[in-house]
Amino acid sequence: MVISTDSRMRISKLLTHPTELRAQVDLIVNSAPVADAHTHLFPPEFNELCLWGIDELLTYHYLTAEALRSARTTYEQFWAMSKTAQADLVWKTLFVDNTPTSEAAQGIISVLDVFGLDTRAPDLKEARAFFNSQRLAEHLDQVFDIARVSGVVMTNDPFDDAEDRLWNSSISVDRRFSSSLRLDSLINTDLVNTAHVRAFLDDWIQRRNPVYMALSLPPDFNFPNEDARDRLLREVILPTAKEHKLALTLMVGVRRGVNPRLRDAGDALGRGDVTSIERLCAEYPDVKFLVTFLSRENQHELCVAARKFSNLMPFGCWWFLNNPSIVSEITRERFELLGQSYIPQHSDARVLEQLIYKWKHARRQIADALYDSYQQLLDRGRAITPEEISRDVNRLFSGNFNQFIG
Ligand code: FIX
Ligand code: ZN
Repeated sequence: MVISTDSRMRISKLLTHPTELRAQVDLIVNSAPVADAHTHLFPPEFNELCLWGIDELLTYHYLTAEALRSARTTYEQFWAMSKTAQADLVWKTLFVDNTPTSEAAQGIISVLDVFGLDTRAPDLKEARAFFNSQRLAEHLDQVFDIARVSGVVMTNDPFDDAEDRLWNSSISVDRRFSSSLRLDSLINTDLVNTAHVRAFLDDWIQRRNPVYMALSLPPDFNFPNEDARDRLLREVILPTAKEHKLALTLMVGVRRGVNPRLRDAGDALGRGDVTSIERLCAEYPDVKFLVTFLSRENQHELCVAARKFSNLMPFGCWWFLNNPSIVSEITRERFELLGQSYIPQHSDARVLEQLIYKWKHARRQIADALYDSYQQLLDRGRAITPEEISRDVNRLFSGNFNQFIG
């Protein structure tokens, strides 16, 4: 490797040894603060909407779906149980009677371990006592600190009465929680009066100051199309995004209620159509689109689409994709096709302490993929400096998101 004197003066320290490179990547990835672009978390001021603690963690829909495959309980019997009884059953089924190998179950282990709780406990006595002894405000600070999350974006439904009552009770929302305007329920609204709906959204945006607008979509989402959704996009959502200079987050590929008896856990996925996103980006060049697809089969096409449109920002490994083997594959594919111009992950956390495991596990995959990219560069004749690693990681963990919505 030939390094000019000029470059040498600009370079603080070239990482030419694999062990040193690995140590720096781990250090920088593990300590970088992250802006979590999509969660379902609420701050303590939102009372019962702020979910935390072991019973909420264990009744997360990822885990109920898994527990109900092995427990000798019908769905209906399970839902008739109290939350603590449900959590007890999930613990016994997935952690006592079986080995917790799934990603969601390993997440529970990571959380218990961080707080020094027994990961092999026969029941939830110790964990409940620990969480019951926490004061929420301090616990929240501690969780954000451990997860090194600087801020999270909530998912706010403007048509939800419980949320609306809380917003109107003149609470001051913790500054680490930003709002987003989630428009899924608009799909079910009668669009007779477009102007009326737009005025409602304008007012909500002015009062709640969301960082983006968002919509989840089924696999058969097509654009353009002669349907009510197309009208909603063209006449309400896209003009509102444009007027308020808000990015539009599209989450494509969810098939809701495939098994309604499983409630929140009953959704599935399907392969979506990336060309529809390309057409949206081409027709609305002054709207920015944050896009995630739920199907593994769409990930490569999404990277290629993002190479064609700078108003398209791929983000996250959503939901059923958030498993180490798949996150690893997608992250590597994105580094190869997009450099650092994407957002590798969001937590989608619903329960506060999930931030700990979702980010711990994500950081591990991102660090592995990043290290391999730098190692390849080194093999080909270019070493990297710690400053350059920090620059890359900051872009991935917060810079790209803040700039895109900014
Ligand atoms: O639509 C969404 O934002 C999804 O993330 C949720 O509906 C889903 O239930 C979830 O929590 C996945 O992680
Ligand atoms: Zn979500």
